[in-house]
Amino acid sequence: MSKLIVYGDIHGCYDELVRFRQKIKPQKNDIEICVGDVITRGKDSIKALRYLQSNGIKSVIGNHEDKLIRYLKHQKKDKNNPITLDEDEKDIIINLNSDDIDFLQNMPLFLRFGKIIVLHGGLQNHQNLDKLSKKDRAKILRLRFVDENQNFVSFGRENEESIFWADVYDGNQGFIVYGHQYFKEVKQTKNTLGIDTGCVYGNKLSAVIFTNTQTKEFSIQSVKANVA
Ligand SMILES: [Mn+2]
Repeated sequence: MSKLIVYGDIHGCYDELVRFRQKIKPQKNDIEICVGDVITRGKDSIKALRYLQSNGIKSVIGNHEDKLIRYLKHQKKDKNNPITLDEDEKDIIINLNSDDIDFLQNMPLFLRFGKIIVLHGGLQNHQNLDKLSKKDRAKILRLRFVDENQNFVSFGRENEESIFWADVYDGNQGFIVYGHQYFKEVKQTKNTLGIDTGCVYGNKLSAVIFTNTQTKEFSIQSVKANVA
């Protein structure tokens, strides 16, 4: 039976990704997916992006890919670009070829496999993946905290009352595998699995491997980040 392998945020950690796949040894029929934020911050964003393409690995879109796509869209218009890039992002932009851009532009917001959903940030209980507004899409890429009324809390506006979305997600859309928020260890709740274990911050790269997407049987694997 083929497996579903979902990788946490890679953020340009190409060496670790290659080493990780040598350890996992994906088989031909296995499906490999990333939770987004494949690029930026780490040293080898372009290499990581091309490695996915040449190995048939898909990714849902992360907020960092979304930012670059929005930047490129604005570049086509005859106005000042409202999006400011840092040096790392500028460097990525000038090195993207047309295949890379196609690959980025075709990253879906979420992917579904049986009862499992892969997306970058998070989901609020009222959101229906089949009926999303443009605002919902932006939130799914960025969600971390909700308030006591389950409203989205913007980045930097968290306080003691803020609740991490996965701690209150009721599972109504399925079992969600996500990244975006760095945890030292994979964070598991009843209906979610957070697999960004901060490889780019020197911790480790993690993946969840489902042997059956209906029963949600899974195992976790990780590789340590390279010593900088
Ligand atoms: Mn992110």
